[in-house]
Order: sequence, then structure tokens, then C-alpha cells
Amino acid sequence: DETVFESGESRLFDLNDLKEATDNFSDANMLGEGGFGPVYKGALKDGQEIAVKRLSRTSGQGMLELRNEVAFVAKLQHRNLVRLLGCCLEDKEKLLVYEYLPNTSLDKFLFDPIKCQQLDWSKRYKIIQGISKGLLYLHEDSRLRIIHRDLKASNILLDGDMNPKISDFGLAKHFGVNETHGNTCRIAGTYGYMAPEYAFRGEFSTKSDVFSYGVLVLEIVTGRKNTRLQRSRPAASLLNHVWQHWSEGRALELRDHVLDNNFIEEQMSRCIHIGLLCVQEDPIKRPKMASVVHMLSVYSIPLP
Ligand code: ACK
Repeated sequence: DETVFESGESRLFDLNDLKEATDNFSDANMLGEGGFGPVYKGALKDGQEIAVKRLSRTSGQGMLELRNEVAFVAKLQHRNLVRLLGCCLEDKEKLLVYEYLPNTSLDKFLFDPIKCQQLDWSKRYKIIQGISKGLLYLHEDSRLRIIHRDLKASNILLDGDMNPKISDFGLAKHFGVNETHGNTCRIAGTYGYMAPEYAFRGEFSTKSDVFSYGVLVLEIVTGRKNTRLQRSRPAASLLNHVWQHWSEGRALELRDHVLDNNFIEEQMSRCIHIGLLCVQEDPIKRPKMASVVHMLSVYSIPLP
């Protein structure tokens, strides 16, 4: 299940093919604006759907860095990471081509009053688990050792089965075998998901990703944006609050799908507990992703 696909080579795409695929980068095909430029939907001649990220010229990424990024990101192959298919560097264009994910980003579901109803608890749990596996792979695969640095709901894309895929490696950093963390004076990322040692001192590590993951887990369980989460609440009161929120709006609907309501409550409280462990102020106290994955698998009993 933790499939690391066979290593596939990334392709060099032809500019004309990509223009044709996206109807000449027409506005109608624009999926949205990413950190480094717009993203377009397209279909290749063989019918394969793609998402094309068009890096803007002002994005400040040099050709060499871009080539590095392509070589680097192309090595990432895991069912919980967005797959880069290749790139195109013709005519001053800098285009990155990804697999297209029809359900787009998690934040669109999570914080939309209508769409969030599609996320029943078993889907939420699958998303929490999937992200943890993708992040574990980034952190601990010996060939990778990558810190993502910008994990957030809008960087989690969902495939047709609501399987989550981590995307946007624009800020990702590689760390060597004997390194555990890095330092930067250019703090980039997203306030609200940022670990305090990173936000205040520019120190990033796998544990700063763990913090962002914790915020994400709490958002997924509660359906509330991190700005509205009160992280200082004691766990019991947070659980109470969350359960109230769920039972008010969605418990009835959930009861139709699930027989054992207490089981959901139990699983939710475990997830909140994990989320709270991850957002501790002291990075040393936060669990590693390997422990998170373990904690989630131990308590995951298939829903009826
Ligand atoms: O939240 P969204 O709809 O999902 O808006 C953003 C936008 O493009 C800018 O990043 C969407 N997006 C990015 N990559 C993909 C992809 N591979 N498949 C589908 N949508 C994507 C993202």
C-alpha cells in the first residue's frame, strides 16, 4: 500500500504540444494561481489529463535552479505525492507538467460549507493517514531526506478517490545524512502553519514540517481554519468542542454510513491527540513522522 512506484523518467515536453493541450494557456483553462505562477489544465494528444504550472518570469528562479528542481522532484514517486511528469524550457517559458488531480485542493473541500459535507469521517481519516505517509517518505527515504517547509491545506491535492497528494515543492530543502536541520534568514511559508522556531528564528527541520502537519490534522478533524483553532485549549475541551461541532451538523448523516459511532469518536480523539502532540512548542517533544504513521496505523480498523 505504501507504494513507491517504479522509478520513471521525467519527460521533456514540446512547447507546441503544451500550447495545444491548454488551448494556448487560455484563461478558461486556468486552474488557479500558485506561488510561482498560474496553473492550467490540459489534455495531451493521447487523452492524458495534465496540470501545467507556468513559472512567471519574475519568479526569480534561474534556469539552473529550475533544472535542479526538475531533476530533484522527478525522483519523488509515492502515491501520496503529486507526480511531476516533466517540463518544458523553450522560448523563455518555464513550464512544469504534473498529473492532473480532478478534485483539486483539500482547502476547497475543508472550508466550503457545501463541499465539506462530502468529507465524511472515513475520508478525513484516509486523508490524515495519506499525508502522514507522503511526509514520512519525504523525510526518511535515504535518497530523499526532504523538508517540505510549506505544508498546508491548499498544498494537498485530492485524486478521484480522495486520496491525498502533497504538492508544491517550491520551498523544499534537501538535508544531508548528518544534518537534521537548517537555518535561513529568508522565512517563507505560510503563517498559521509555521512552527514557532521557524517563524521566529528561521530554524527549519523535519520537526517544523511535523508542526505544520499537526495544524493540518486539527483542521481536517475540526473543519476549521487554523486561524480559528485555539491551540492552547486543553485536549479534553478541544475534543468536546469538536464533537459538539460534529454532532450539531453532521452526526446524523454519519450515522447512516457508520454503525459504531463511538468508534468514530475514539478515532477522532486519537487524531486530535496526535495533532496536539505535533503542535507542541518544543520541536524535540514533537513526534517524528514514523511515530505518527505508526500511531495512525495501530488505531486504524476498517470502518464497516
Ligand atoms: O485549490 P486549487 O483548485 O488546486 O487551485 C490551485 C491552483 O491549481 C494553483 O496551484 C490547482 N492545481 C495545482 N496543481 C494541480 C494538479 N496537479 N491538478 C489539479 N489542480 C491543480 C490548485
